[in-house]
Amino acid sequence: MATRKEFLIKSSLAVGAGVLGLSSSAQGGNQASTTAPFRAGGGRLPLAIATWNNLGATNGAWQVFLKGGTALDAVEAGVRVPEADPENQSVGFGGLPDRDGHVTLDACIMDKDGRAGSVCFLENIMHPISVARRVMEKTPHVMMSGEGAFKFAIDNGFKKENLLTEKSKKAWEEWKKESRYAPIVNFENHDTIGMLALDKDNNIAGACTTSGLAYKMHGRVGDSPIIGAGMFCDNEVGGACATGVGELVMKTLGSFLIVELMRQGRTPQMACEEAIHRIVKKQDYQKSQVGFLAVNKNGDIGSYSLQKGFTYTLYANNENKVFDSDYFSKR
Ligand code: SD4
Repeated sequence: MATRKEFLIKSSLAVGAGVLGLSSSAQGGNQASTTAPFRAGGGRLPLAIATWNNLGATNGAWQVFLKGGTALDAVEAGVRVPEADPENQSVGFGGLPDRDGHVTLDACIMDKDGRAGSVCFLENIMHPISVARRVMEKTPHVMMSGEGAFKFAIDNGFKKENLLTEKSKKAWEEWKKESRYAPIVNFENHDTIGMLALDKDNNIAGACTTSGLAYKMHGRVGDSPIIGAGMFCDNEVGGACATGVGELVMKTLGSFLIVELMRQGRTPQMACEEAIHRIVKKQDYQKSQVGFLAVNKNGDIGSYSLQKGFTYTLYANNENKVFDSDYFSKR
């Protein structure tokens, strides 16, 4: 049986509903949670999905759709919401630092034309996703890292900011007393955001952004900025994104795998399950969490995780809802 939770989110923007023929009640309302694999209303567009309980992010994407915007603009606007949220300790501002006390950020973005941009090991910039988009649009490169990415951001008008909040600094100081590095299943509920969106023209885009695993080694980069690992999309097929222990995702290139399986005819659900099975076959997975999320061009959704506890948020058919994902470890 599905666990049912109630979530409420208020839309800040009532105007623009006419663009999509939405009623004003469509922009907020009661949010149910279910474990049932979800088919998004027979291809109804647009839609935005995100890892975890990220109602604010999908709402951010929806505001772009209300103005008739593209999937690319929607995913960027969507993930900027948790990036700027000091309470989200897995993304951007307020993210938990590495073991030396530095908040280092990873992000990537991809559009309908297969263009991609990415930053990793980036410090002191609130919105790595927008820097990743800038890399995609303004350089001949795909990925920039560390100092070079920071300099590129500053040269492109981004502000240098301290991202380590008092709350995250305190948590790090507490952790330092024992300094035992061991990723825990659903630790801090993760919250890294991967987002996929289909716009009214049925074009896809994806984004992924994170401060990475808490208390990681300085210099460690995870799956989130790796095109094909943390996120991948292809406008002929659909898209996929990942959250959890990045090392497991990187060694199986999960998001790319899911998109390729969908290309060969699997449903998003079957493809997510196969990507988790690949991890289970070869990796030591018992103490780690990984969650995959996928959407195809019909708007069918799939989600699957290693362990219990993975959720995702879907804004479609005028409703913004959180769903519990099915998972492997009960079997
Ligand atoms: C990483 N995949 O750096 C990220 C962490 C994560 O929710 O997803 N946390 O490995």
